[in-house]
Amino acid sequence: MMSYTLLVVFLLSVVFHTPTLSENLSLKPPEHDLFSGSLYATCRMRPNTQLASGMPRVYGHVLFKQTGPDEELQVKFKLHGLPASNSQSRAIHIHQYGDLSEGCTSTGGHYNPEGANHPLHPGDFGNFIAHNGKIRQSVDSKATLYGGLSVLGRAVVIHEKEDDMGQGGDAGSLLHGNAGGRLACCVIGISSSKVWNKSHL
Ligand SMILES: *[C@@H]1O[C@H](CO)[C@@H](O)[C@H](O)[C@H]1NC(C)=O
Ligand SMILES: *[C@@H]1O[C@H](CO)[C@@H](O)[C@H](O)[C@H]1NC(C)=O
Ligand SMILES: [Cu+2]
Ligand SMILES: [Zn+2]
Repeated sequence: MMSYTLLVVFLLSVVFHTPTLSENLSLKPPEHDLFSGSLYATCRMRPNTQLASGMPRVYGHVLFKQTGPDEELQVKFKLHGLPASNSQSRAIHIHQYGDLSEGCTSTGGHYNPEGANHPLHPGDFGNFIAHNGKIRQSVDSKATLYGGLSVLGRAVVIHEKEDDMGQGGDAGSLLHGNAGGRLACCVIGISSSKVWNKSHL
């Protein structure tokens, strides 16, 4: 009889399910409700403190907006400081650690929560070409700001060279796309909707 009662209580709790605090914390940070059901984040790009001399000094912002845990993450790149006089393609990725203590080196490798090969990591944004030294571009991304796989607190890195998109035929290609040195990086942090709304590309 006792176990029957427990079973009924269990079934009722499944049917009339209210989120527990831990569920709320793991899926939706409080800002989700504060900003009309969206999360926003920003990343302030600064040159690598260990940049070799003569390399471009990249500044600017990467902005993020996601309207729910199951929605696509929207990303805007607003970067400058690249040479105006060349059309070099440059890779941009999300790297694992938001640790800039040794410049962009300490951000680790590509953020790779599922053990996938490059370029199937959630933060593999591909290649970007600057126009007049600037990158102004919007993309949709498989990365997320929600839950345990959130990219909040991780890093965005812009590289010296083109990403070979896994087609390089060597081990490095499937790890990082052979995109060369790290020009600049930043840590992704939660933000209000203000910068996103203000920024028109
Ligand atoms: C979880 O979040 C919902 C709204 O998103 C709120 O109504 C509920 O009170 C929260 N639960 C806890 C335990 O914080
Ligand atoms: C930004 O835009 C969203 C809708 O797109 C709106 O809900 C929000 O209030 C706006 N934020 C500001 C600071 O204007
Ligand atoms: Cu990278
Ligand atoms: Zn990758």
